[in-house]
Amino acid sequence: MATRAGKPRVGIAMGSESDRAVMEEAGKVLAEFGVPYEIVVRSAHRTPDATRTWARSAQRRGIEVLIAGAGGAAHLAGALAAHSSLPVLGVPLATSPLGGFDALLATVQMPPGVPVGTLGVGSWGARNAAHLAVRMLAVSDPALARRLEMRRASKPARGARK
Ligand code: RP5
Repeated sequence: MATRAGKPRVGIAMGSESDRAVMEEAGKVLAEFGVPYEIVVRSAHRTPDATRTWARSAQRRGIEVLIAGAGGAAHLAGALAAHSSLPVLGVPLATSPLGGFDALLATVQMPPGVPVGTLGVGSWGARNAAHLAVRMLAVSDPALARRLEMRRASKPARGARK
């Protein structure tokens, strides 16, 4: 488990080591705002017990928002939402021959009561998951809210790089 800069407030899980390059994009955004996070590989189908343990322990370890990135039949975000009451942000990844549309549908279409806030596919979604997590944390964190407002005032959203 990699932890970046202090006690983590956001937990990022990805289904495979092969998802890391995209999901590190979320970590970079959190780091820009000074939000500590941890990033782990947990698979809902390959390591279900470890996924459950990580999700169940997250809140008592101080984590406030979970971000899950997975490709294919992407049930990781839903599995985290099943095991934790924390808000879960899902990032569908374009790792299968279906280009991420499969992961998008699997992540977005959760039944009522087990919500997953689903972002866009790939690195846009990973980055926006982090931006959304920052906005969620800023609701009850005046210092972070000030950093968010300063950033919004000084640095309008850039065009997407990819
Ligand atoms: C999913 O299957 C992972 O999230 C990944 O996007 C995809 C492929 O995983 P690997 O076969 O590269 O481990 O579970």
